[in-house]
Amino acid sequence: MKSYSLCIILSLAVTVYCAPALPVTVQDEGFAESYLKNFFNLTEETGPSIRRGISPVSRKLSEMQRFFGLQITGALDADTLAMMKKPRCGVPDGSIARFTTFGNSPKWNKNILTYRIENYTPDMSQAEIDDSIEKALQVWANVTPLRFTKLYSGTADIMISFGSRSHGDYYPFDGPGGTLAHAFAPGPGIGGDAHFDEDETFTFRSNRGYVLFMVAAHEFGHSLGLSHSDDPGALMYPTYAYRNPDTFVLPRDDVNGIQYLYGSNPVKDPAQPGPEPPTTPDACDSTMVLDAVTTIRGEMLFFKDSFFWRSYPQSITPQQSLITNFWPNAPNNIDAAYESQQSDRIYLFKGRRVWAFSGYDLVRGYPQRLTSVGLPRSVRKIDAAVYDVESGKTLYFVGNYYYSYDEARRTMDQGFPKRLDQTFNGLNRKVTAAFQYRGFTYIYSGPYMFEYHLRSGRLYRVLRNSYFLRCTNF
Ligand code: TQI
Ligand code: CA
Ligand code: ZN
Ligand code: ZN
Repeated sequence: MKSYSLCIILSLAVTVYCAPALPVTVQDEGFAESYLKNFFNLTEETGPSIRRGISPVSRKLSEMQRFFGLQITGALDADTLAMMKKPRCGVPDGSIARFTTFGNSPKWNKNILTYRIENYTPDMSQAEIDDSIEKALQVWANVTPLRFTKLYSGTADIMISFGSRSHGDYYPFDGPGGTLAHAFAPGPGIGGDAHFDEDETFTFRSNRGYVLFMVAAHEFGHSLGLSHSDDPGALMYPTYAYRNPDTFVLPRDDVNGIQYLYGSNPVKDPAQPGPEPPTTPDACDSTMVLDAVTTIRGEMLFFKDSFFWRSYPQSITPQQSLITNFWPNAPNNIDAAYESQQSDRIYLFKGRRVWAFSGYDLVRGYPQRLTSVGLPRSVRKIDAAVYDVESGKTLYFVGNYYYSYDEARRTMDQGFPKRLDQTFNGLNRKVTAAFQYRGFTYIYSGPYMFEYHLRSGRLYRVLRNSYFLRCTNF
């Protein structure tokens, strides 16, 4: 018999097992399977393409062995089992801390820091620059004991300047494009200083050019001791994405990083918590409900909050990015999306509006009203949309009904809306997303996905949300 000395069920049924190491038994196989389900997203299904030979358990065992630096055997051996039985903190490996600090974690050993703006860029007004810098420092002060005082002369801890090419350190800028700015880790002298490349165009809040507030907030993260994060939602992620500076809230991963160095803000009133730091959706979260799914030129896109995952045909791991990283003009938290192969466009829906994109570009004249795609004025939002390649129709899902739109004639078909259960058997709850892939139509309802063949109306399988959106933890 297997005995647990401790067994705590945490939220999402993530279980911490603490048991002494034992020889591998039949019971251990069951234990290993549930471990792989919890921490390496082992699922019941075997995947869309037939995998020859290797069982899903064996594949996940190899994955886990690679992750922990064990010998990759694909079999449940004593070492692997011992690793599984080590106590751990009940967090899937996909959501471990993703921020990093510099080599020996340099940090300021005082909480009151000074800054000075040595010169200004002509790209923006002086007031806009002052405001951008102040707000960028405030991002970090909000969640730490750090406080920033502005100096107008002399040497400050954080000296801020604009320069091009050679500008007085050993790191000349590179002209337009390439590097935008750089900053030095905490320390004396040049330590903490932030330099901005004058050959770039900085802006206050437009999505043309780089928003100075965002670039400065990122640089000050370096000035305070953070290096880059591999969380695509983090401010310290090394890719620029437009974000609205008026609504920006420091993401969870950056908060974790800076509080690891300096602790939390002691004067923050817990009764007035303010906005929650946004977290990056986790592909391994089995309770996640996707906002929308669509294909785009043979790839799959999965939307959630301000993010999407993109599956590349050549890679099994979908890549996660901010929506605005690809489409700066697109909305977040969308309701629905579909691809019209007919016009080679993708359509994104949010509320009463629809956006059309051709590649990365917003099509002229968009966003438009829902009525422009034939929907009646009474529809305030749609739940999902899918384009059926075979018939050239787009189906719009609204509550318990769906509409059929003829893409070629640009009109709604007669006899619609129809009740959902008239066509889609087994579907008894609201649709949350839908798309078509390799001849099958996938209708999402909460964390489940129904696989239909549209022509015959046959329901083939009920799958989990995570079926295409592989949780890999790497
Ligand atoms: N400048 C780099 C940066 O600040 C300099 C750099 C490269 C760096 N590797 C580093 C700094 C490692 C510390 C540690 O990241 S940059 C962005 C972002 C840049 C990039 O010009 O590439 C921002 C500056 F994140 F958008 F890509 C600011 Cl916000
Ligand atoms: Ca440059
Ligand atoms: Zn410099
Ligand atoms: Zn950086």
